[in-house]
Amino acid sequence: MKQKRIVTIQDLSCFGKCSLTVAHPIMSAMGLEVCPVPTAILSTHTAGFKDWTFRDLAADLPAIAAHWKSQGLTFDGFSTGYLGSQEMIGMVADYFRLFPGAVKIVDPVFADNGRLYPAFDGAYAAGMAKLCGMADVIVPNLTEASFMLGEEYVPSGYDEAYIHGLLRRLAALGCRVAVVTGVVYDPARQGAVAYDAASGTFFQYFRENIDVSFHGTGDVFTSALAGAVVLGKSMQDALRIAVDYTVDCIQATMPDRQEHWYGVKFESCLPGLIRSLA
Ligand code: PXL
Repeated sequence: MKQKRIVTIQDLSCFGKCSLTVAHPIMSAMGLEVCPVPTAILSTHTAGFKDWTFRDLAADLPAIAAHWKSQGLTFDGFSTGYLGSQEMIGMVADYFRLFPGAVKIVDPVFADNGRLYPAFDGAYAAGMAKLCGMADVIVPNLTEASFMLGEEYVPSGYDEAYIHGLLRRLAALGCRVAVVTGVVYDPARQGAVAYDAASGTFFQYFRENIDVSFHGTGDVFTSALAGAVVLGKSMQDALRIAVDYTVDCIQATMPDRQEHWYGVKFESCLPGLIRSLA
């Protein structure tokens, strides 16, 4: 069978287990040919470290796309994460226009726990909402979903009707499938809920709720989900594969959570991820 080929566009944080340093190995392990486009190089991620280095690689993005086009290269999928600037959002939109046949998965990555990450503002959220409108599948957390819709963030105590309404409003941005992560209806369970606007169908998958937060788990989730979608898995299977893998990575990190606060030990769980594709 022809190997699926996916482009992943996000930063390379050299230390910290997020963005490209998780997306590339996870999707390679799933059997995809992965083409990484680094948007910036940082010494570490920006959540919990101080004084990180940052080299912006935005200027290279249009040239990379133009060279690929000139070589006649084609791709089955695009997955995007932390982008960092409005300019970069515009460049990613250009990639999407240049490769119209590929499946596009966009994780907005600009906020969590009711707050924007340091580098972002409301205008960035609006720009990201537009990019989400060009995607096939979007993967916001509840905070990003509320910022993009201009709604108040509801941290807990919501019900299924609220989440389903939120997903319908997210799909109205223009994507085919909206997925929200970090959904907790019952305090003992946490998971992801998806809405496919083409068929009008909802999907959900929950596991035990582990009340500890590690950086980079959103990137781990989206990498596994994007890999599964581009491999042709159903949305229900993709949710199961991505939630199970993310929870397994968190479980594997729990014994070392003090010294490993910056990210999850995703490597030891790759064999289980590969088995879950069978
Ligand atoms: O995991 C999301 C992410 C990716 N890349 C960088 C980040 C963050 C979140 O803070 O700082 C550089």
